[in-house]
Amino acid sequence: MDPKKSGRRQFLRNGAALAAIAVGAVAAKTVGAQGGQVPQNWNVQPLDTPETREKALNGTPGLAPGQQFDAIYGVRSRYVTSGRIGGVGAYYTGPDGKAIRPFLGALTPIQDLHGAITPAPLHFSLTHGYLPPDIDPREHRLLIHGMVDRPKVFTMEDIYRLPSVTRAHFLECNGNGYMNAMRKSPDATAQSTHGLTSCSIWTGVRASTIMELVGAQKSGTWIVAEGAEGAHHSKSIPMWKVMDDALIVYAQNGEPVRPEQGFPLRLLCPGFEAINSIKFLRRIKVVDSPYFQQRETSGYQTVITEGDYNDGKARWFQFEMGPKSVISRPSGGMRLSSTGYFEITGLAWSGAGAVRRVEISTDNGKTWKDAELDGPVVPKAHTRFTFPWTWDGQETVLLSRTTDDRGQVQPTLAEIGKIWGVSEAYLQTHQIGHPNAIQPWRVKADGRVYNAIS
Ligand SMILES: Nc1nc2c(c(=O)[nH]1)N[C@H]1C(S)=C(S)[C@@H](COP(=O)(O)O)O[C@H]1N2
Ligand SMILES: [Mo]
Repeated sequence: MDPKKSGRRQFLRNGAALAAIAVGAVAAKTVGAQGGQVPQNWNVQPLDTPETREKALNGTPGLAPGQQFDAIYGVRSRYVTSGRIGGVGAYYTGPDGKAIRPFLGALTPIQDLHGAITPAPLHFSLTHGYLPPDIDPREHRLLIHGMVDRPKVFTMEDIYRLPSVTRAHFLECNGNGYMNAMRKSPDATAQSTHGLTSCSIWTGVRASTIMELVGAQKSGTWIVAEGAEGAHHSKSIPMWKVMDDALIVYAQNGEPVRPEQGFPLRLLCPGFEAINSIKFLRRIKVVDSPYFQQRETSGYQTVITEGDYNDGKARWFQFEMGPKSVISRPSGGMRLSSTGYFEITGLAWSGAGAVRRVEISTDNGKTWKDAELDGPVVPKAHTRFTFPWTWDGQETVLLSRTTDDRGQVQPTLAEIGKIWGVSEAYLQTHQIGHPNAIQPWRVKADGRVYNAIS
């Protein structure tokens, strides 16, 4: 079945309900002075008068008193306050005895966003315990060495001269879902359960272009990529990925990559756990085996301590992120203002390729219907889905389930447990593989929405 067509039919069927919202849900949201009737004098004040011009010249129209209007870079409306929150990581004591809040896990407010691209200032950010370093791009260098015929040091200017590509890709920390502190809380929001993923339009050079320039040798089957910050985060990555679709990017959504995302240069391994996308990229060594660096052996493997796989072994290098989706509206912490029509919307993605299908259940999994996918549907990028829904006021659970173009279907928590031979309770407290389980949102009779995974 073509999900687009079925979505359209459903939309038409819901036409009547949609017409009803004009007097139903929307009016209920805006009860009070503005509600219902259009006031007599609505929008009749002249907009361009000597007084308004005077105000515009001497004041800060549209901004809060004292807020600086920035004509050079722009500011958002003071009524828009959505922001990242720190959801993971704890305080620790620095060398001077003071508590330090590591810049770890600034979560994207996905419940507030529209479309598929994350505004750069709201992109999640994870730099293990460090603030982004202050790097002067004129001083920055990228060294490529190891098993190559022509080792080379690139300046940023050298890199800007090379053939460029622009691609939309998501990044997702493999801890997205386990590390987030509120995962099990009924009060969790989409930001706290799924905020460690974001999607940008990246510009840079193909990593394969650089490998061809330096003459990477056949026996070089892996690379080790390293960042320029104090801790020099580094990661082993198979050469097939580097040659397939990895990018070395310097721009994000049309402007230089932001410091939180790795200014001035980052490696991007589309669809892989984001730990491989090395920020502040300063060195790539071509090697013939993985190097088992600190992060890839300490925090990002799977060790199972119950069931059939309790064999004392750590499972490393689970690169590709699985198919995943989440309803972002309505989601945890929101409240439906009345019964009637609501659009259900959210994001789907897969590390394997493009999203082929998203299904929605509005009855806790008894029945499923196709959502409409907003195009263009891009491989290894967030895809926005929408679904028309009329809420009858009964308590229910909303679910979304995606299938990617390799045919992989997003699992339930119970199915993930079966694969790894562990209980659901175990999954809630241990980091195993990639937490891509179907996210249930419970809508209570009073319209309030809660996390139902606990
Ligand atoms: N240099 C460097 N690169 C890094 C990291 C880091 O700590 N240092 N963290 C990695 C991890 S674990 C993740 S999830 C992503 C996060 O990318 P973002 O901060 O742009 O969202 O960057 C990866 N690249
Ligand atoms: Mo991560």
